[in-house]
Amino acid sequence: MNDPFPFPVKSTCAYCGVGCGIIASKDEEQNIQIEGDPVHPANLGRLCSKGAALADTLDLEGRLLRPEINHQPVDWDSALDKVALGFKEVIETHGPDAVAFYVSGQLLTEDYYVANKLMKGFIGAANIDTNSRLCMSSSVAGHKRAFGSDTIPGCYEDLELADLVVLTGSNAAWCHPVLYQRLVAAKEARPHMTIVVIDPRRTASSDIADIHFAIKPGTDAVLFNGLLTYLNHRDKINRTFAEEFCEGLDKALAAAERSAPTAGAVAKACGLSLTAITEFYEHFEACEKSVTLYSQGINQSSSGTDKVNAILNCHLATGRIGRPGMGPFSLTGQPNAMGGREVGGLANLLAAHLEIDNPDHRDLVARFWHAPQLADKPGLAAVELFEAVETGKVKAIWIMGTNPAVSLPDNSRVRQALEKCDLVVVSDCERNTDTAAFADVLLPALAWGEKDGTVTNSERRISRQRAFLPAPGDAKPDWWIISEIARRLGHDAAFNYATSADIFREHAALSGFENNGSRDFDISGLAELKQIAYDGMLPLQWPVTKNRPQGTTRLFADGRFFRPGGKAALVPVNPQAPVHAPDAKFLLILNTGRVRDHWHTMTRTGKSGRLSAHRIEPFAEIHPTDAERFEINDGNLARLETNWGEMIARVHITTDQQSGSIFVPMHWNKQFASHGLVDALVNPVTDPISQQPELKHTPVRITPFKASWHAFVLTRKRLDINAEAAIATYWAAARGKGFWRYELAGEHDVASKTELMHSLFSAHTFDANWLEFEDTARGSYRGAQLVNDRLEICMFVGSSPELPARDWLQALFSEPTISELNRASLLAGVPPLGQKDAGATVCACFGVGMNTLIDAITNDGLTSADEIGAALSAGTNCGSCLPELKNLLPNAAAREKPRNAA
Ligand SMILES: Nc1nc2c(c(=O)[nH]1)N[C@H]1C(S)=C(S)[C@@H](COP(=O)(O)OP(=O)(O)OC[C@H]3O[C@@H](n4cnc5c(=O)[nH]c(N)nc54)[C@H](O)[C@@H]3O)O[C@H]1N2
Ligand SMILES: Nc1nc2c(c(=O)[nH]1)N[C@H]1C(S)=C(S)[C@@H](COP(=O)(O)OP(=O)(O)OC[C@H]3O[C@@H](n4cnc5c(=O)[nH]c(N)nc54)[C@H](O)[C@@H]3O)O[C@H]1N2
Ligand code: SF4
Ligand SMILES: [Mo]
Repeated sequence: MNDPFPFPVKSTCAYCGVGCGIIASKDEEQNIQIEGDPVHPANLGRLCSKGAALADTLDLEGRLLRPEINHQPVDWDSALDKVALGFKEVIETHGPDAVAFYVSGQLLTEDYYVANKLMKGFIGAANIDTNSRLCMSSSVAGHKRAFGSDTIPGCYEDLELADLVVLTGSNAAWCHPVLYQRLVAAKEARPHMTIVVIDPRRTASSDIADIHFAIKPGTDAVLFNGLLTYLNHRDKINRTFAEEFCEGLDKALAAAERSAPTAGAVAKACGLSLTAITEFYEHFEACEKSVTLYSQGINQSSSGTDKVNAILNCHLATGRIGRPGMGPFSLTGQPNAMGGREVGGLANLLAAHLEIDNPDHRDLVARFWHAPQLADKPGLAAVELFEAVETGKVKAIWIMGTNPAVSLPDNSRVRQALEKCDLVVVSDCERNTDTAAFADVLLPALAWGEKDGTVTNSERRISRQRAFLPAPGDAKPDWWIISEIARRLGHDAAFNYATSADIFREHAALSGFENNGSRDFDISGLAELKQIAYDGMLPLQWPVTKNRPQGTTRLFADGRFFRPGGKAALVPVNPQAPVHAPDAKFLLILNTGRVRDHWHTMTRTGKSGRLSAHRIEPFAEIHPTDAERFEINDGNLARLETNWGEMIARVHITTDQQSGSIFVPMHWNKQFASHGLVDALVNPVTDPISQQPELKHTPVRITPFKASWHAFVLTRKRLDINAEAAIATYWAAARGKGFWRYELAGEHDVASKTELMHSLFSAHTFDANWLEFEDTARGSYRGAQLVNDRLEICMFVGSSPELPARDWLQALFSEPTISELNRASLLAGVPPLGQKDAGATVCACFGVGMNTLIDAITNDGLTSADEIGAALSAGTNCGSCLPELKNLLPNAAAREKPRNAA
């Protein structure tokens, strides 16, 4: 049979903003293999654990394959008519501001462009906002205040060329792993390079740091204002650059002086040691080649824009911008966060980096689009958009490529809003997401590997995503779905696209329209790409113009900025405390973020057994002194409560956490845990300039969850857990290789564990195939079902969370039959003599567990990550686990750790 795809197919990874190139090919069994593209400039062949496991996530289980109305399958025409009619009725009765789109940095540029065009140009309101509001909007606002444009000045190579790299509010080792690996390699090659990591927690990224600042949460603006003051006192301001090419130096210096007059004052405000701060400032003074990388620890704050400008000020004041090895660098999160900014996906922007508030820009876009009623004022930003849905101001919402019922703060209120809304339309690839549950209409979108278009990474590099899988079921490209709705709303001519290349050309042409160098975003050099050239397009960094057909590596070294008059601005920054401070009721600070192997709301990574093994449950990391104070035990469950909501999570006690704050990952949701939604607890306060929510800082309290029983279940088939285990107060599910794993706990006392398990899982037949054993003295129950000698399900219940080790039991699911020896051990809950439990997975690529690693290190005397790699392969593929591997080495404690400068 002829394959419709010309394998090997080059594309771009589905996940983070590093934007790694991949190659999809087929092996002899026709299975898809994914490898790093050795010539893609972002990764030169490298992939992280998530990229390396992409092939695990391609099956169609759980996919949304048909349009649905009220969760019943319908044909496309019925679904599209229903959406178009619904929107039309609301617009006619209540005006265009009563409808909204909420879109995503996971859409392709072409999809995003069309969604924005429909809402802002043709519906005539600007109520289109995106999950980038939760992610990048403080950077966008900070860039625009400083540069007059939302420009990333530098490129990835700058990290490798720098003598000082500062990472603040970024856990790149887990969130931008390939870029982090490039940094690690650069430091190995140039050991004099200094790396400073600023994060309230010690993270995997601190592994290569010379100094780790466990900063007091929320105080980065003081630290960077202090740096500006210091540079000024040391007469290290680059007057030529800062005065000739910038405005506002004096005011910025005065504001810095007021809030951070001395390094001592900074040390006090940020909870850090004076020596470490001085050392950092001295390094910055000495190293002209310095790069400051930042991400959500800066952006997701009620004063995130000011924090961004405090960083940009230091680079502008020293003229360290846009030259090799220097510059501020905002790391973008999603694969197409940057593309979304280019097409103006945020409610306060127009397409092609044009401004909705600027009448000339509006006129330009209206003429280019032949738009009948271009929006003339900004629309609602994400948090307020959902508030408007709740109050009924917005009556119809179309959500594309994002899962707001999980990822927006105060999400009980978001759920209420969706519940109340007259018309909720959701375009997604997955059928069962927390948000899809609220949909009146579900529209099936093509997923990664099936869709075709472009994305832009953190260094402005536009790369192609190409399809290498056929469209499954009725799924369609997002741009097609949006264009069909536009046509039904009467806008045929403007949305008459046949391919994504048509849209790309229009987008490129708009970027160059009446531009003449007045706007940073210009890809007019690509406006006439023929289909074949679009199909073969190589990764390129914008601007790409007729004069610069190969793209542009860096901007701003020439001192030309995009503010009126052409100068940059230093912005005076008056550091603000987070809006909600801990109080007598909520004594701790809730910090939230990511884990290495999960992506956001787990709709993709949750399909991979490999990726689900690294962290299997919602967890809360807490410092030992806080744990003692609040009587929390390691490995037990705890309840976390804030003014907005509550959750239950597994406790990890660790000195990596600073006392006074708790870290909880953002990923778990109703599909994977009963009480794992951290955004139910997170406050919805936003930055007044960027409207970005303060996702890293909510006062919280923690109390022990008093479980009277704990259980776990390993089963080949996914359980209908809410129906089957309804009396479990807590459950969490994780996919494994050939099985599902459930952790459960209940608050109510039970007389007999056997009875408990039988009532919990009443859907199962506890017949002769069941082996079971209750040990009343120990308060434990163990049960297993073998079908044709193959393990089907096993469950263990006890009074404490220390149940039998899971990992060797999990391995039994790969065995075609269970041996006599293993059968006996199964109920004992301990591996037979000679077999060992591998322990929790550390290396996802080779599935190497903690116990295996510790055994090899102890018994074979391994002393380095290289030796571990040679012995067990762990860490030799993607390298994402190297920081964790190194921490297991015997000399880890003695090894020069970054000085914790608290
Ligand atoms: N594995 C994985 N990778 C991802 C993603 C994913 O879901 N999983 N998502 C992608 C997306 S969309 C994004 S936006 C990026 C996010 O990438 P990052 O921003 O690196 O990730 P986060 O874990 O959200 O937060 C980073 C760090 O900010 C710290 N922080 C909290 N408060 C403060 C503070 O006051 N000051 C400072 N200096 N630091 C603070 C947190 O402790 C945390 O370690 O990751 C991208 N990459
Ligand atoms: N507490 C807390 N909350 C946070 C954060 C935090 O650090 N802390 N981080 C915030 C940040 S930075 C981000 S970016 C957000 C992310 O939050 P979300 O955007 O809500 O998370 P995802 O799981 O990425 O949701 C993407 C959805 O789109 C679907 N999808 C994927 N590809 C496509 C496609 O091509 N078309 C369509 N139509 N659908 C598709 C997926 O199946 C999934 O349901 O979370 C934010 N929320
Ligand atoms: S770093 Fe990992 S997740 Fe990010 S693009 Fe590269 S392979 Fe994908
Ligand atoms: Mo993000």
